[in-house]
Amino acid sequence: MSEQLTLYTNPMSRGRIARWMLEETGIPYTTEILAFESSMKAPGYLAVNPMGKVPAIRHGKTIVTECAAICCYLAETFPDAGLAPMAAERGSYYRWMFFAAGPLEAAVTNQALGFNTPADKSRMAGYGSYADVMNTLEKAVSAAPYITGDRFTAADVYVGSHVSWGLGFGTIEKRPAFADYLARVTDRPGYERARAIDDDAMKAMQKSA
Ligand SMILES: N[C@@H](CCC(=O)N[C@@H](CS)C(=O)NCC(=O)O)C(=O)O
Repeated sequence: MSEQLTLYTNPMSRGRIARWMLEETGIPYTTEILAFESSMKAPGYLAVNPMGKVPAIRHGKTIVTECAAICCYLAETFPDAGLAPMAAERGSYYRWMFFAAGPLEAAVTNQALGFNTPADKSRMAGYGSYADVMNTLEKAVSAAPYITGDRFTAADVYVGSHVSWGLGFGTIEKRPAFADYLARVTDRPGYERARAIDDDAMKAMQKSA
């Protein structure tokens, strides 16, 4: 019998990235919805993720936090879904996965918080500057249909989620290349299923509030 898989999430969070990835794998899982400030900071969940943040997954005895790690873990643990990189894709897969989890995430968060790297200090910041990150991301998503080449992989779930959130919240510049990439990677049943599940969960939470 396969091991139980649980997603800890909130529909108004990065947990949507993990949900999308789970729906792409097609494996059965259960969901625990956590509330910001309360159940997310309660001892039971802090034992899962001491950061008190979502998402997290528990697969048997294995706990994985961090959206990028969740995407990589699921892609490798369930290879039949075809979302892990083939040998020739591995370089760009890890390159852009880590670029999004590090430089892109930091640049976008700092930009949203109103902090810009002073030009004479950009060499100290791993992401350099917001402008460098935007230009690099544009080149990455324009080079091929998908971030690793001709095929959709877990790296597109993760990079695509950043682009989606960034365009939605106005923290990533509206460039045609970003909109085109987003349209390509989200035109999938797995994405639609995940979105519908989280939209319904969000409505249910709002109704009961
Ligand atoms: N680095 C984490 C970030 C997770 C994160 O910041 N999640 C937010 C929601 S989008 C959260 O749980 N915030 C609740 C809090 O910090 O109290 C990841 O990639 O999964």
